[in-house]
Amino acid sequence: MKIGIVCYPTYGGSGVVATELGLALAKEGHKIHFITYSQPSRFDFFNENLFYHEVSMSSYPLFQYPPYELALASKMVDVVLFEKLDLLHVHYAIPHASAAYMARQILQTKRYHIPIITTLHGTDITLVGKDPSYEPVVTFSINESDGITAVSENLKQDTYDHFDIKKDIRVIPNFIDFSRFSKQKKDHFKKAICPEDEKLLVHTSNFRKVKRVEDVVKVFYNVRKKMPAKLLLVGDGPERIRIENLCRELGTCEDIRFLGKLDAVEEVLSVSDLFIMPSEKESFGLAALEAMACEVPVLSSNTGGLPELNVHGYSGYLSNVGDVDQMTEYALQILQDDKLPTFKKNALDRAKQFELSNILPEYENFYNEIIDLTKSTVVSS
Ligand code: GMT
Repeated sequence: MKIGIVCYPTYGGSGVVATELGLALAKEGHKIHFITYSQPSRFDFFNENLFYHEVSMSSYPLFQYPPYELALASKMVDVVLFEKLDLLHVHYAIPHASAAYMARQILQTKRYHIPIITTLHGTDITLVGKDPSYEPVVTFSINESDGITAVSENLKQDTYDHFDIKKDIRVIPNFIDFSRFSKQKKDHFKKAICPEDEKLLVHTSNFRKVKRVEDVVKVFYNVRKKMPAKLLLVGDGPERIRIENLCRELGTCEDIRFLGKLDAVEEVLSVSDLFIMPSEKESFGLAALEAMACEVPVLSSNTGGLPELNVHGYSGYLSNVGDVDQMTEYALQILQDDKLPTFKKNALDRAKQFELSNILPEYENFYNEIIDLTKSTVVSS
């Protein structure tokens, strides 16, 4: 197949899923055309089936807000026609689904019929999309997509609850590539961070409010009163300063390291004992899956799609959002020397359910279904 992939090429989860999916499809022999405003971060090697088309924006003094959606739709039209694409797969509804709708309408005037699949990732539905300033466009463009996928059952239900969606939504969860995410031997690294063999807790995120990083620090503060421990915070974002101040207030700075935006996050995960994801909302929790693949048990909130990933009492524990005392109790249970190896093994077992080779065919089958369905609709109309 010749597939156009549209996504945010940044560090966010939706961009990571879109890029990893494109790379895996290219390895399967499909021709993959990324249409984005900059090169996706993990797309840094040559593959004969991978192509990158940059959305270029011309500036004009009249535009206080440059119309990215129009430039993106125009680029989609150009690439679809020139490369003769079979399908456009857009990740994150805003503004990609409405730009794709516009591109499809333009292409129809040129007698070119291109099916569109929209994948809903989370905040496009749970936070941004339902804001009245976007809702009518989001509802319309989801309904106009030929195929819709969501990354968890919970996100599917949220979409039906918050928007008037008339179509079926297929659930295809996030996936993990074990060739990158698996436990590596990094004893020297562990020794440098935990010289006294302290337990190592870790959190990775984009430090937005929705991630509740303050709960990570509070849980760590409580755990450290009971056992020697260190905390690594990976990533960066708007909450970083507030979290640093909290560490100072609690007097925990000595035992907490802020590592910033690390590329090789799997190296840090490889030496960690517990991953904490206390999010307010989380449609799937890709970062937790990456941790589990590296044999790190997960202490998470029970919001959104997290219960579909983290199995309570098996791969980790789930708590109500903000229940720091309960989270602390669970963290201490997992970190017991006689229990930790079993939790680590279970985390890996659970991650295997989401192995790339299990999930990739789900996307390929869905692509074929939607292409066939669109062909039959075009023929009969
Ligand atoms: O909020 C983020 O972490 C980024 C966001 C995105 O859309 O880029 O991630 C969402 O998509 C990921 C990939 O499908 C999911 O694993 C995350 O759970 C989801 N984030 C939220 O729902 C908050």
